[in-house]
Amino acid sequence: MRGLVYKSTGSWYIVRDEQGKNWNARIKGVMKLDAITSTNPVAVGDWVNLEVEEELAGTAMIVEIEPRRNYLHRQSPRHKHQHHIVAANLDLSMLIVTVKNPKTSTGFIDRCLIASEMYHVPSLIVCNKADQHSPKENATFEEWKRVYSGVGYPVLLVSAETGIGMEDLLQRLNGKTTLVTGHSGVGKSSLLNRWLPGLNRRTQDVSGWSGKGLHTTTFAEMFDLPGGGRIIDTPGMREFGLVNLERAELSHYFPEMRRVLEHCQFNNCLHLNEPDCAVKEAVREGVIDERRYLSYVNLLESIDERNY
Ligand SMILES: Nc1nc2c(ncn2[C@@H]2O[C@H](COP(=O)(O)OP(=O)(O)O)[C@@H](O)[C@H]2O)c(=O)[nH]1
Ligand SMILES: [Mg+2]
Ligand SMILES: [Zn+2]
Repeated sequence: MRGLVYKSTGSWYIVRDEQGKNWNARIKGVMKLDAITSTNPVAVGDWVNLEVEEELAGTAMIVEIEPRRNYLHRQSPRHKHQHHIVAANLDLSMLIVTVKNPKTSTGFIDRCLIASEMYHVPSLIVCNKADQHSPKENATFEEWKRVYSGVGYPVLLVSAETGIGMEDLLQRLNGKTTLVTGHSGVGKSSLLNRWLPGLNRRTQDVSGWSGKGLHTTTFAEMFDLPGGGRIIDTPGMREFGLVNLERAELSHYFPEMRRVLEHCQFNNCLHLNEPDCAVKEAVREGVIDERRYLSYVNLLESIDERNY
């Protein structure tokens, strides 16, 4: 029997079969796992094969995982060399950002976008709390929109509180499996609560704490959107580490650099001080945003530090 994994709690999974029945499932002891070392072989979004254990109790065994189209993973917090698969078979990564309360840094936005590029998952940037925008915040939003839509990422402005921009956003999620990411406090739970009445995800007041966030649970969970499509919530997850990222690869995950780098004189060009660098030329000409380029340089340096 085929089923889709909706929730993982570490050792138990909630799997929905094609008739819409939920099963409490465990992994059969000797199942062959992925080539990578993972602390959780089955992830939310995985299609699996189930063998019923007890029909009435609704328990089953996961006996097989279907090949994944893609998956996001991150380093296990406890074991550096183990990876934790966060979610599988994604169509879209929705990055929720805010101009203030809390302010999302563009460095953070860039790192999230790179992570999605690495996994070949398209990104959508959603700026929440539009109801709190004065002209100053609006100007920042317009700047983000100019830069990121210039790169090719759709950028939307919404308010989970008032519903501004909701129709357009929901239309883009229709029929897709979307992962929700973003800092604590940006309104992920508020958006889910708006879309899924009765869900009652705990929301947190950002005023009382520094905007860094308290975390209740770290297990991903998937929900069906009323209008079609599925959404995956990853509570407590701030950011996906850029696992196994090589210096020479980094510019390939900046779409605007990817488009020009074949014209660099050296094919191992890091776009720093090399002669005849097409990326630097594009920055000079204003084709590549300078701030994005600086973000690239910063990231390149951080990869350096990690390796030595
Ligand atoms: N003004 C305003 N506040 C919002 C909006 N969305 C969320 N909030 C508030 O921001 C705080 C954090 O929201 P929450 O959904 O818990 O953020 P999460 O950590 O990303 O899940 C809560 O106090 C929400 O009420 C919005 O669109 N406008
Ligand atoms: Mg939340
Ligand atoms: Zn170059």
